[in-house]
Amino acid sequence: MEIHEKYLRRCIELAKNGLGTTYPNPLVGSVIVYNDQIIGEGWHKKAGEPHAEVNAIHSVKDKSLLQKATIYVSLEPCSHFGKTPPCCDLIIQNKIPNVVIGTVDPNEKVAGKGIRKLIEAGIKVTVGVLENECNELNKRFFTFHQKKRPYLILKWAESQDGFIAPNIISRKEQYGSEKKPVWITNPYSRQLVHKWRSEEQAILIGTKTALEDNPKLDVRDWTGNHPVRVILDQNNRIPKTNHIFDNQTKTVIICGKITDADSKNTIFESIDFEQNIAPQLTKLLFKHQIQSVIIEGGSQTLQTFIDANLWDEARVFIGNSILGDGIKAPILARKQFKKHWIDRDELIISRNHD
Ligand code: AOF
Ligand code: ZN
Repeated sequence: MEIHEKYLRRCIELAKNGLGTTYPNPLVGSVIVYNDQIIGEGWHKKAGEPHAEVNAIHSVKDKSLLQKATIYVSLEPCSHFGKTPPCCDLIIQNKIPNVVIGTVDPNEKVAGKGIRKLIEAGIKVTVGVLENECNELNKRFFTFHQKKRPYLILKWAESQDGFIAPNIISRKEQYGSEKKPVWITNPYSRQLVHKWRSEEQAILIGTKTALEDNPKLDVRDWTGNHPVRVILDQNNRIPKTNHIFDNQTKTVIICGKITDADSKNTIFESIDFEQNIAPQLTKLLFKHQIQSVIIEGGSQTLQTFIDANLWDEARVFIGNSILGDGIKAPILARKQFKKHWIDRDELIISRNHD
């Protein structure tokens, strides 16, 4: 079992290379071992492109060794024809006698059918090695398929005295009429946030944040994919000249009543703002096949998700500044949290285990 764990750990490591680029597909890594030596490796890079097992099998130079080898894969090999043919068939065709799997694929199209197909072909299958780690690796994909909603990450930065922004008057004194966000944390944390954005499929903000900060919501301080921008605009108040309407990346505007036509990259959707909006939003994002969202404010929008108990992770920066007054940070009982230090600012990461 220890040997299995060693190779599965390598699968997880390889899989992580795909973070941010595989959506809507999961992160999957695979290694092929013969005589306690890795003879092939691969990971899934992008939806539509070959799966991890296919890349691993193709990387093996001496294909005759496959008939005596073990293939390790962090997620159950697929059994269906999706954008690519079933990995199970390739494993069977290559006569690989042993398959070691981290965890079962929650996608209804697979969900155990891959394992069954391999067993029926006479292959020795071991399931559940580093299962927790493999589930954690694909927390977004699992949440999407099992809970029928995206994985929800709350993110905000608060001052020492618990404000996420200064009040408008002191802000104008400091910055004039120019609309610029006030940074509570240091530049390193901003870069980290851009890295985080590149890892999630979407980013969501409320109307006030869109109006006050006129943000681009991109990943310019990092490399990687820009997330889909999701903006709440109940009364269609956000000027069309704002960055979010620049058509640069896919953007979903959530209104009370749709008054504008969709364009190439901008889609308008409506929800009932008189009702609890958090469950309506998660349902809508599920419809758009969005598996993860980083929610970056403001306070009211974040609190809506906290109150509905619709969140999975909270990442809270505590800066060094004291604002004295302003917009109060969301209230969250930090049941389980880890503390990190980023330069002199503190980062608290909290997981919701409800
Ligand atoms: C695997 N290995 O590396 C991945 C799997 O449309 P397709 O053909 O790309 O299939 C996507 C589904 O296949 C995805 O939802 C998940 O169930 C599984 N992903 N399976 O054997 C892989 N990425
Ligand atoms: Zn596959």
